[in-house]
Amino acid sequence: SALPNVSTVVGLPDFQFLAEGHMNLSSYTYYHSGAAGEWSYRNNLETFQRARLRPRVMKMVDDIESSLPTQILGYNFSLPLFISPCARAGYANETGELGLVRGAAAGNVLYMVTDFSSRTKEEISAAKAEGQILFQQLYIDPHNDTATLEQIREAETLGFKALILTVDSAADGNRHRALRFGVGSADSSYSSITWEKYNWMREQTSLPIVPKGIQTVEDAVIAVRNGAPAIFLSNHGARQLDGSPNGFEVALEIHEQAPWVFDSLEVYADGGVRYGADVVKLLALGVKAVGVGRPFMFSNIYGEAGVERAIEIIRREIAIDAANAGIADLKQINSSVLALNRYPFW
Ligand code: FMN
Repeated sequence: SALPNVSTVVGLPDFQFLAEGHMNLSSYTYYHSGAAGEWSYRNNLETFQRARLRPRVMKMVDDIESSLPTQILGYNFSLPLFISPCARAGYANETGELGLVRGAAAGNVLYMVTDFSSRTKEEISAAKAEGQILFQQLYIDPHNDTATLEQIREAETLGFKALILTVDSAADGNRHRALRFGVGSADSSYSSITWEKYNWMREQTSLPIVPKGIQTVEDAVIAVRNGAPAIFLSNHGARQLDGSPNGFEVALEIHEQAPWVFDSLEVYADGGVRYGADVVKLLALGVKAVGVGRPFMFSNIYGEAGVERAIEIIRREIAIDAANAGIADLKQINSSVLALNRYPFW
């Protein structure tokens, strides 16, 4: 159906409602679906409303926007927010990942390109704006080092600046909703990526390699001990394991049991982030940059213009929500803005 003018879109969730009426049902379902009963999918969204803010008032917050720009692995971006890697952008728009690359460039935010792209990596890399930084997400077959080496060399050749290694998918995601529409996978293969494999990969390249899918404080600590430059807390948008925690919950566990982790490496997190306040809550725990997946995929029904609009919306929301919470400088934010003693853990 015809889409309303993109400038009239108000919030990130609106893109999903518009996409539902616009995309064909199986493509929409592929984006939307989570694992099994989708309890973790709903939990990803609900976690943020359970985590209450403690807004301070009568603070001088006029300069909040100047604290939005953030370095990620040493590269400058306009926001502490990035586009998480999501497969098959071509389901929303024939321009596929190109709309995401160009929208990211216009908003000067980081885009982590999925390994399962609709467009080729060459096309995606060629669509970069001058000086634009892209990271490459990788799925590897731990039984085929030759193939892994080829993936690393391709990423280097095409100018990707870091590798995001997805480690939360030791087996297929059990996606009932997607399977019903023939867009799930059900091949029951297992491929565990171990820390040994991670360290082997790091010996093969000078690109930073960031494990994506860390879900416990134990694994965060192991990542530090292995010298990882960054970790990405994620339950894969609740598409792998129903019962897995949202990035906020993992960040909270680290905050409580090993807060020094946040000073030892860069921590990224995603899962269910839809509003500016969600981003503020993650930053308050020590997260350096926050990922958003589905909303950007749905915004791509408009192509580049939709992605740009989504960035504009979340940029404004981060600033006004931080200001209303009494944050003068996002770089100085800490957990005192969260009512953690009343956070319902169960
Ligand atoms: N994560 C990956 O590491 N690689 C992928 O190829 C990938 N494909 C995805 C495809 C879709 C349609 C979705 C929704 C998620 C995918 N993810 C993938 C997970 C995202 O990177 C991210 O962790 C998740 O979408 C964040 O949750 P959100 O969608 O609630 O923002």
